[in-house]
Amino acid sequence: DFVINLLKHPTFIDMSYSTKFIDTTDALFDFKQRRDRGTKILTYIADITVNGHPETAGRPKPSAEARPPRVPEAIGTPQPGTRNLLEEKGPKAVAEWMKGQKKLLLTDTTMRDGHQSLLATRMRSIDMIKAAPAYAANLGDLFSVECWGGATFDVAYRFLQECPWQRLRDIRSHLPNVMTQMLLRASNGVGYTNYPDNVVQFFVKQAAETGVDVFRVFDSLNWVENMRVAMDAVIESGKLCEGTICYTGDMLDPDRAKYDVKYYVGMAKELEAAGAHVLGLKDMAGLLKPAAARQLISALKDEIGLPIHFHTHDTSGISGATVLAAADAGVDAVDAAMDAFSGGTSQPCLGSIVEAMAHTERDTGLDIGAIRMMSNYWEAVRHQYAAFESGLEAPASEVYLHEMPGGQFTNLKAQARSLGLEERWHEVAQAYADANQIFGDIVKVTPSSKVVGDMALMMVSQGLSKADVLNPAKDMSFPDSVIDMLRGNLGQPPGGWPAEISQKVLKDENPSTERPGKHLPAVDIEATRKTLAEELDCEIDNEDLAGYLMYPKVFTEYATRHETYGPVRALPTPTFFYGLEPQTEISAEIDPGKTLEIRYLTTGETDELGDVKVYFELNGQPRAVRVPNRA
Ligand code: BTN
Ligand code: 3PY
Ligand code: ZN
Repeated sequence: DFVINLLKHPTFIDMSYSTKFIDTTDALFDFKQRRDRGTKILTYIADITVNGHPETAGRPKPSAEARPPRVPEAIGTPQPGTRNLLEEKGPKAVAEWMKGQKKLLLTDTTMRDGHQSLLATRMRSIDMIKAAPAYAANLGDLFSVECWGGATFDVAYRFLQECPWQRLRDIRSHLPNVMTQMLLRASNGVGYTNYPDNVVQFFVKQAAETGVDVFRVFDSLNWVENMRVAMDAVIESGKLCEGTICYTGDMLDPDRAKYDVKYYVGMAKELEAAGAHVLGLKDMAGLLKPAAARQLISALKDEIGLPIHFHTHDTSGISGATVLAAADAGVDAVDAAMDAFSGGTSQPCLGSIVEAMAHTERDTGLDIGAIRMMSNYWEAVRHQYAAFESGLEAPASEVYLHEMPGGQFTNLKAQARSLGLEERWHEVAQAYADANQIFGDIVKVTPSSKVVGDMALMMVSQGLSKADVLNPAKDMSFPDSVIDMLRGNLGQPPGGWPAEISQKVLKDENPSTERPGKHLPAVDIEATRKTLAEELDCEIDNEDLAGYLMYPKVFTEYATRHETYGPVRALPTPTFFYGLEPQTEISAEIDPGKTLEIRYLTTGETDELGDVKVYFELNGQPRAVRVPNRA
C-alpha cells in the first residue's frame, strides 16, 4: 500500500521529491493494514488462549468428559416440504393446507427461542448450520424451523462476533425444503425501540430475500395499529405473515377481566382484517393454562377463518398439558423445542409431543428416531455452552405471579445479580408484578417487558412500594425506559396509560397517543449507506445496512472487530470460548472448500510492551502472532 500511495502521489509523479518527502509526507502512510484472514483468526485464538474470553470468565466450564457433538446424519434426500409449497403456491395456499390437515403441525424452536431462553441466546451459527442438512433430510415434515429474529440478531453481532445474515443464508441453503421462521417485534424490528416505517420495510424486505419464510409479527402492547407496517411489508414480500396475539394475565380469572376471551377474539379479528395469513398465539411467559387454552382455541376456531399457531413456554412445568388441550381444541400448529433444549423457560418437549400424538387422529407423522438423533446432537452442543446456563433447577409456579417472559426471566435474574439483589429475587418477582399493575396491567414482552423489569429493579433497590411510586407527594426520578414508554413511544396499551402514573412520570408533558412511526421521519437509506461506507472504508451491502439501521453502534463495533479478528464464526465453539491447549489442532472452514488447519504450539515470554508472541502452525507452515497479555 505504501508503494501504491507513493506512486500515485503528485509530488512523486512530477519528480520534485527528495527522501525527506517520504519522511514528512504522512499521507503516504495512510493505508489500512490489510492482513490475511488466517493471521486474523490466529490473532483471535491467540488472544483468547492468552487472556480468556471475557464472557466465560468465572463461569462454569464444560465438563472435560463431555462428548463432542457428532453431526447428525442426513438419511436420504430432502423431500418436498412446506417451503416448496410456499414457493410454488404462495402463503394463502400454505394457510389453506394447514387448515386441511389432521396432523398437529410442529415448529422446532431450538435454534431461536430454545437457546434464547436457556443459554442467553449464545448459540453460534456453526452449531446450527451443521444440523440443518439432517433437518432437511430426516425431519422434512416439520411445519417450520424457527432460527432467526428476536434477540438472536443483536447477540450475534454483539457477543458472538458473527453476521446474523450469513447465519440465515447458510441455514437456508442447507434447509431447502422446510420453512424458516423468524420473530419480528413489528415496528420495533429486532430492536427495543420504534423505528421509522421505511427502516422496518427495508429490514423485512431484506430478511425475506436472505431467507425468512414465516414472519411471526407481534406488538409488545398488542396494538394492531402498530403492527400494520411490518405486516404489510411481509405480505408484500410474498412470505407467510403470522399476525400474532400476545397472551397475558389469566383469561378465566374474573378479577383480570381486561384480558378475557372477548378481548383476544376481538384482536384476532383485527389481525385477520389486517391481512394475516396465520393467527399466532404467543404465550411468551407460559401463562395459558390448559382449561383456558381449550376455551380460547375453540373460540378462535369458531370466530376466525385463519389457521392458528400456538407458542408457549414451560416455566411452570405444565405447558405440555396446555399443548395437548390446544391440540384437542383444534389448534393447527404448535411450537416445541428439541428435547435437549426444552423445558424450563424454553418450549415444551418436541419428542414428547410427537409421542403423545402418536396413534391418535392428530399424529404428527414425525419420525421419533430422527428426533432422538437430532436431540442427541443438541444435547452435546448444549454442554459446550455451560458458561451460559442459567441454573433454573425446577418448574416455577411463581411465573403466574410475575408473568415474566421466558426470554427475560434469566436475563433479569442476571441483572438483579449484578445489582447485588440476587438474594432478593422473590422480592424482584413481586415488584415486577406490582410494576405491571402500576402501568395498568399490560402485555409484557420485548420491549415492554424490559420497561417493567427496569421499574421492578428500581423499586427493590430503592425500597419503594407500589403506593410510594404512585404517591404524588413523593418525588423520584424514573428510568429512561419508563419515561419513554409513558410518552407513547412504544404505542398504546388497551385502554391507554393510567392517568396516575402518567402524570407522576411526565408531569406537565403531554403524551402522544398516535402511532410512533407516524411522526418518525424516514431515514435517507442511500445517504446512510454512503456515510457508513466512508466510515468503515468498505462496501456496505443491504444486509450490513439493515444491521446498521437497527443497531448503529453494535454494528460498527462488530465490523471493526471483524477487521481485526476475521471470520471467527468458522471456529469450533470450544475454541471460540476457550482458545486452544498446546499441541492441539483444529480445522476452520472459512469459505466453502477453503479450510485452515490450525495447530497451537506455544506462547513466548511477555515483552517490555506487555505483548506476547504466540506460535502456531497454519496449514503446516510456522506462524507467530503478537497479542497483548492482559491476563
Ligand atoms: C465481547 O466484546 O465481549 C465479545 C466479542 C469478543 C471480542 C474479543 S474476545 C478477545 C478480545 N478481547 C476482548 O476483550 N475482546 C476481544
Ligand atoms: C423476543 O422478542 O425476543 C421474544 O422472545 C419475545 O418473547
Ligand atoms: Zn417465546
